[in-house]
Amino acid sequence: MDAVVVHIDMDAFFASVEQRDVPSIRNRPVIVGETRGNRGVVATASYEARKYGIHAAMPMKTAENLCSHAVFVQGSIDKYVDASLSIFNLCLEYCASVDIVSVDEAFLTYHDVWDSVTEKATCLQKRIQGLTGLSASVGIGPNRMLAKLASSLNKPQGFTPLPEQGLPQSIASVPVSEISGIGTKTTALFSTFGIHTIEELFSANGTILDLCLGHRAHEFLRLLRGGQDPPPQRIKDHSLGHEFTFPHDVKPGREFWVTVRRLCDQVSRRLRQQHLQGTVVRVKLRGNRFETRSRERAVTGDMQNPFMLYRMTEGLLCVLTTNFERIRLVGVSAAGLYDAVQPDFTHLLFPGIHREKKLISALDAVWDRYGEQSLIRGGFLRGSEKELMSDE
Ligand code: TTP
Ligand code: MG
Ligand code: MG
Repeated sequence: MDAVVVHIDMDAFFASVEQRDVPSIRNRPVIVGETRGNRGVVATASYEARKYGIHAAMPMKTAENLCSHAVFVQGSIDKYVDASLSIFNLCLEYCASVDIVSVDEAFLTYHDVWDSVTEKATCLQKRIQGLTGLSASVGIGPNRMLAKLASSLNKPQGFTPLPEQGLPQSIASVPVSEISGIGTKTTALFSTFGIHTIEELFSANGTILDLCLGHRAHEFLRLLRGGQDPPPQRIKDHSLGHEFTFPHDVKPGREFWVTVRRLCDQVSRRLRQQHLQGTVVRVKLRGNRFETRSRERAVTGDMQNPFMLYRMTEGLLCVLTTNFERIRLVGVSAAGLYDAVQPDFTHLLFPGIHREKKLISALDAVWDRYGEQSLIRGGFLRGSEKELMSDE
């Protein structure tokens, strides 16, 4: 039996939690984001605030100018995570296959007749509201792309089924920018060819589609016509790592830790390039007598961020190095890999991470252009390379 996919996405999630908890701000424009300092950005805005053009990732300053009477809230991630957990647990009561894709959304995959799925989804939407006091929008479709598109079409409190029979006519007038995976660049490219809606996308010629969507073009159209999702991605069973053999055996001093940082940089860069995320960090040491030991640990966190990867690695290595007098080789790898195409939002609430991410993007840009030897972070060096090499 073909799959039927339900997509649940909470409405103005962080702002709705705030409005639920503080009755006096219900029905008012509420903006959640970094309120300290003047460099914060909007994490989300209530639907009342969106009328003023306020949206996620907008600088708080701009939001203030657009709607000075809005209620600005710093937000508290613990409350949102609590709400998420209640919602996802409820989803699990309704479906055995729940795939959580962000803090406020999940795909539920059924192998059941359409009407029965629609009934379950209706019931789930009501239960979410009853249990958490928060509203969800629901989309139903023959695949994930259409289910996600559907849930976004009639927000807030939307309930939008897109059965295969009515496709693609039922989505003909939807702007292409609404399709998850079509970003601002692709949208702009489409518009240069006069393509704004899904209907126009379907009547475009193959060359234009290839130009705008590249190798994804065929799969995109297949899914928009209601084709089934490809089989789910398994967690990849290989790992991704880098090792370094020192020109001379070292103690776990500055040269050692600088090398570890570089390895973390390389590993996280590979993860970013391949759009992967890891769930296990693994370190390996080889001593001057060729004795080799490794340690690994399950971790949660963003391994594409080298700073975070370094923090995960550091603790493991601190313990492991006590077994070695001198070190000949060190290795860092990420394992338990999975495809990580979802945007990460944590940085918007945690400005420190936001700064790190900006730095990482800048480094990637230089490395992409001039090669990986072209730039070494100053924090790694503190003194010249030569000084480091003679550290021992
Ligand atoms: P979204 O589901 O994208 O947005 P939303 O739930 O606020 O609004 P919508 O009704 O359109 O779905 O994101 C869920 C939460 O994730 C959001 O409430 C706040 C957080 N978030 C950020 O912190 N930064 C961001 O850039 C985005 C997009 C979301
Ligand atoms: Mg949402
Ligand atoms: Mg969401």
